[in-house]
Amino acid sequence: MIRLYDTEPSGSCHKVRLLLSLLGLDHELVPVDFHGGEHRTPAFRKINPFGEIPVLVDGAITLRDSQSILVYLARRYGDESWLPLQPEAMARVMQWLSVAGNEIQNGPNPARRAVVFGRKFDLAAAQKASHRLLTVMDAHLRDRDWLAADHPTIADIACYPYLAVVPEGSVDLTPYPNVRAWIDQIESLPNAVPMPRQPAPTPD
Ligand SMILES: N[C@@H](CCC(=O)N[C@@H](CS)C(=O)NCC(=O)O)C(=O)O
Repeated sequence: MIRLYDTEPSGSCHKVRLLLSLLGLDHELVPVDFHGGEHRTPAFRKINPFGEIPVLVDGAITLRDSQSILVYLARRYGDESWLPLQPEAMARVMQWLSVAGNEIQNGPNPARRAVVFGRKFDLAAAQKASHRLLTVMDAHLRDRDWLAADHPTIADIACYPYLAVVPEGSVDLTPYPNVRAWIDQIESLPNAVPMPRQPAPTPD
C-alpha cells in the first residue's frame, strides 16, 4: 500500500493527492501534526532529513519532494502521457516542475501563508512575485490548454494547487482568465480532487 505523509492545507501534499486520485491508486494518508511540529522531530527526520512534507512511501521506496514524487508516480504507474520520454517533451514538463518548486513556492505560497496562517513573510513582495508569475502563465496559456503538452501532464498537477488558492493570499485572479480556465479544466479531469480552500481569516 502506498502511504503519503500529509497535512490537508498543504498544496505540496495536494499535488500528490491529486495525481494518486487521477491514477486511481489505492493509498493511505498518514496525517502529520504540522502545527505541532511533528515534521521537525527526530523520528520524522529519519524519513525526510529536511523536515518537510509530503513524503511518499511505496514498499521499500521512500521519497521526499512533491515534484520528485510526481515523477515517480507518473513513470511507475501512469501511461507515458503524464511524463513524456521524448527529450524535448520531457524538458518542457521539467521546466514547469521547476516553476512549481521556485516561482510558485516563492510567490503564491508565502502570500497565502502570510494571510491565512499568519506566518511572517514579506506579503507585498510575495504578492508582487505572484502577479509577475500569473502574467507569464496567463500569456503562456493564451493559445494552449495545458502547460507543457497538448494534454495534461505532471507539469499541470505540480503548478495547480497553490494557484487554485492564490486568492487566499489576497492575489486577485480576475485579470488572468486563461489561468482561471486552466484551473477549472484541471478540476474537471475524471477523478480530480480539488485543492481544499481555507476559510477567510477572521479579523482580530
Ligand atoms: N520542495 C518540497 C517543499 C515542501 C514544503 O515546503 N512543505 C512544507 C509544507 S507545505 C513543509 O513541510 N514545510 C516545513 C516547515 O514549514 O517547517 C516539496 O515540493 O515537497
